[in-house]
Amino acid sequence: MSELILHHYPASPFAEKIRLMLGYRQLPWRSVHIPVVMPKPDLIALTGGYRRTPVAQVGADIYCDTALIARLLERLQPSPSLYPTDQAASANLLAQWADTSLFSAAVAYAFQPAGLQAMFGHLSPEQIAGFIEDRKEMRKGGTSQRMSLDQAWGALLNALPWLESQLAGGDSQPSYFCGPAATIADFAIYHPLWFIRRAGPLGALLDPYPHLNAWYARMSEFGHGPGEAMSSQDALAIARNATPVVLAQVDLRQVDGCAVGDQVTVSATDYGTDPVLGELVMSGVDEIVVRRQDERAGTLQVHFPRVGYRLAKQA
Ligand SMILES: N[C@@H](CCC(=O)N[C@@H](CS)C(=O)NCC(=O)O)C(=O)O
Repeated sequence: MSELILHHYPASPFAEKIRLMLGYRQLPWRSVHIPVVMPKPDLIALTGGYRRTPVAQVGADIYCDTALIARLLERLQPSPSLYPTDQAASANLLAQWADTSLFSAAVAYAFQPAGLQAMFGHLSPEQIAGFIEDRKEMRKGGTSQRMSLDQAWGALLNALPWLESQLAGGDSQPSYFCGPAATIADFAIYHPLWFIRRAGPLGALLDPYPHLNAWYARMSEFGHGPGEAMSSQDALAIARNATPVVLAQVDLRQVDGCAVGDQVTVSATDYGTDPVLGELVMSGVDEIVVRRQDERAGTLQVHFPRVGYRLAKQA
């Protein structure tokens, strides 16, 4: 099997979620650094339009969104599982909440002037303005708007005591959010807090929560595992020389009116909604896959989770 390649940049919280999972599983991986803002020509050659970070690649199969990348890692190495069946609702719903509400609050909170200074102090004013403009553009056409500071702060002051209290957990004192072992929920809660901690003095918001900080330290110890650098050119060559995997024939046309074989677009609904055009080759309960051609990357299959994405049939 082809090696696992992660397309990412160091400052991305969602990439940190996946890097930490790679460390937890001790999976070997290759690391391709992508630009922080558009344009991202080599990444787009692989995805067909999806621009968010991170993206995973195995040969000619491209996996968008960390909800799906996390399940890919589980398939590649099923043990230890991050999806305990007896905690399915708790772990998955907590993870969904953390990846959306908690993450949005963390970003709006961390992007106060003191946080921007800590994270971007080394950049020129033009670079910072370019970053802000890029993210504004990225939200156009999506359902998710940037939270105001008071909303974000309020949401965090509300949620952090919940997190602390669950870890304090009376007599049982669980090591992780859903029990004695880490689950998908832990990794999803970790990355927004990682982002707040990078925001210089604003990180002090997390100080009053000893159980949360002890959990955070345990999580950090997983590290990132053996990730070896690769160029984006080499990643494109790997895609070009590989054949996409054979997929199960799943066709859930009653859900969205799109059938396997149709030309469709797939777009995120919240932000970064750039559509990816291709032939629908799998339409499952939790995964949508389109096949597309690219001049430089050859024939590819691009995979998305279903939740948070919209399928539209093309004439
Ligand atoms: N739901 C997506 C969200 C990913 C996301 O928002 N990533 C941020 C970086 S942490 C992003 O794409 N920012 C814009 C960019 O990198 O171009 C996922 O789970 O992968």
